[in-house]
Amino acid sequence: MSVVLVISSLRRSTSVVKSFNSFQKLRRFTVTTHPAMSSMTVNDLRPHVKEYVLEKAELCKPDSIYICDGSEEEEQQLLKLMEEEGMIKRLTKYENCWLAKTDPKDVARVESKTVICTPNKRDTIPIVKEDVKGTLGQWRSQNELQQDFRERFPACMKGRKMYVIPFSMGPVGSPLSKIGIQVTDSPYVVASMRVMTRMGGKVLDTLGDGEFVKCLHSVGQPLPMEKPPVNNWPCNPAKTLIAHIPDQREICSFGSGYGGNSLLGKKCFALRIASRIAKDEGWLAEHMLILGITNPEGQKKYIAAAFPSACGKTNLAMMNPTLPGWKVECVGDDIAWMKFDSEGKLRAINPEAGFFGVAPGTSMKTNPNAMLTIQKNTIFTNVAETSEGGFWWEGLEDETPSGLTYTSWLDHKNWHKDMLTDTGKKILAAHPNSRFCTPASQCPTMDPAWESSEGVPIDAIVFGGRRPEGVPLVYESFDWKHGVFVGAAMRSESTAAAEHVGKVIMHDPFAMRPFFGYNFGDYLGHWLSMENHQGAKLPKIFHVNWFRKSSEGKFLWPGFGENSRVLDWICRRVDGEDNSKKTPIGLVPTKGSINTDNLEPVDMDAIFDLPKEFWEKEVQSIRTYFDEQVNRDLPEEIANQLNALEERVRNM
Ligand code: SAT
Ligand code: MN
Repeated sequence: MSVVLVISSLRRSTSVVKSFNSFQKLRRFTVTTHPAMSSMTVNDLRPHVKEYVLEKAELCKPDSIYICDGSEEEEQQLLKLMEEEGMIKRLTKYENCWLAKTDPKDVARVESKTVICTPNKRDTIPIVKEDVKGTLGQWRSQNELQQDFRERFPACMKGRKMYVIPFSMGPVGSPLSKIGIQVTDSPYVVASMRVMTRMGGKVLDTLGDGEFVKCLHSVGQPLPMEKPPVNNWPCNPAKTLIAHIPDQREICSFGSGYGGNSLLGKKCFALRIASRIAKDEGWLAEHMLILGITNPEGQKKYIAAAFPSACGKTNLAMMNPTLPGWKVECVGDDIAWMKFDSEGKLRAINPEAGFFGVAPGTSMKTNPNAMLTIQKNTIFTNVAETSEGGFWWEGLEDETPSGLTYTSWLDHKNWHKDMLTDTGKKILAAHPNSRFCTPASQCPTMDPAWESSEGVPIDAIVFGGRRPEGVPLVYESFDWKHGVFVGAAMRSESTAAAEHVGKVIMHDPFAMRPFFGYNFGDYLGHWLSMENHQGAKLPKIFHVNWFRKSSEGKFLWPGFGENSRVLDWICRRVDGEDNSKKTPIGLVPTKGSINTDNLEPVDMDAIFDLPKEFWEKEVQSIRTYFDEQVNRDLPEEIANQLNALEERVRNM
């Protein structure tokens, strides 16, 4: 059977005709390659990969298929193509930096349209109390999902090119890494996946005939579109759906081009699908940063830490410690995969290769290392632009030369901070969820072992939250079981969705609430079971709160680089120093055991105060949460932990 293969450049279509033997199916698609770009064709793929790609092509009916090789040339061609199509714009102030502005209807991960499909509902989400809406994930039945797919994917890529992205989460070839194949009709997604993952032909060699996570993504706008896309950003918000089928290790995402909805290696694969794989295989896939910390004596430790959003996770991962002689290095800022090594120690890799960071608030003051990272080879989305061809967002006010003019993400020319909408609302320069997508290798403080294939040994796990009241700067769990309870009981202050409602303290267990790939009750069981691993040398577990406020509403702790003082205490605890005392909620530092040398005066008594009334309420809130959201799926051990805390608080 002979097949026509059209070799064309991205724009021109000079065709060379070539024939070879192939799958019947392949006949219906034009296979394009580009000079100076990948010369791979569908026929070069291993049979199981080829079968997946052709199955999806058959369904989505793209005009052509392109296999990405992950090369620099390919990236440049794609960026050039997007520039010509008006989807991105060069930020001329820097080297190889780009700005994408999305359809304002497609600006964030959409939790309400994110579902997990398993045979039984209880595989995905815990039993909830009667009349309560579950918040620990959304289940979809197989029948419903089939119907959803029928209404979305058939011919959804018509007129577009289908890109095939082979990618590795984690260093290529590491025993801790996993491989995915994403097909997508968005060149923006290809360019971003090249930053966020290890992508290209080498991954296919490593994959061989092995298993891969199947990732299908479409912006959901076959050509010709009924109406032209807004900002040249095709998307289909009315039909957006991000679906996971963990049993099949499969993700199908439709309608959004943004962040975690479309860069499927990130939250979809590395957290939801991977947490399920991890449960099956006996390891952990967590929403955690990983940092290396070295004391002045040269002793190094690694810490993994989980924080809900708006707690400064990326800032902590890249911090410059203020304590003299200390060094903090970054392994990852968002996701950690942790597996026991032969010595029973948990070893972690960062499955990602880039940072997809929130731009607003990032500055030389809050995170100089992030600022240094994003000076080249970075894709910005929904930030403002200066008249110098630079990026700009809220938080950079004190670091920008005067005399510049600004164009907001919504294209308001001559934007200024007092600009209001017709209805009197403040107009922001950058969208609050605007992002930079930048290679991790450019961060000046990357850890020398950040790409090590055996991972880094984890000495401590830290949970945290934004808690204006009652929760001390740091405490250590009594043991592993108590630590798992501390993770389960995590809460953090966040802005309520509705205007003028103010701040609320939300439950966000393990900072994983939107990312659990299976029943949270089973997840807790899995964490508890880590103790049963033969010869397990588990890390100590801590809880930190940089955000406690005084009765006057001022932060009690300076935060940022000064957080190294808390990490120092944690490191000394790991070394077995006798510097803690027992309280009803955990072990807190003994007086004077946190190094406060050269620190502006802080009220340590207030920072470590444990008001009985507050903790009584906290216990009640945790109880209500477990009762409503986890109910009979809560492991007995966690219920026991809560009862024990209640008892200790009663005797406070
Ligand atoms: O868009 S992402 O999912 O990558 C980031 C986030 O919203 O947490
Ligand atoms: Mn995250």
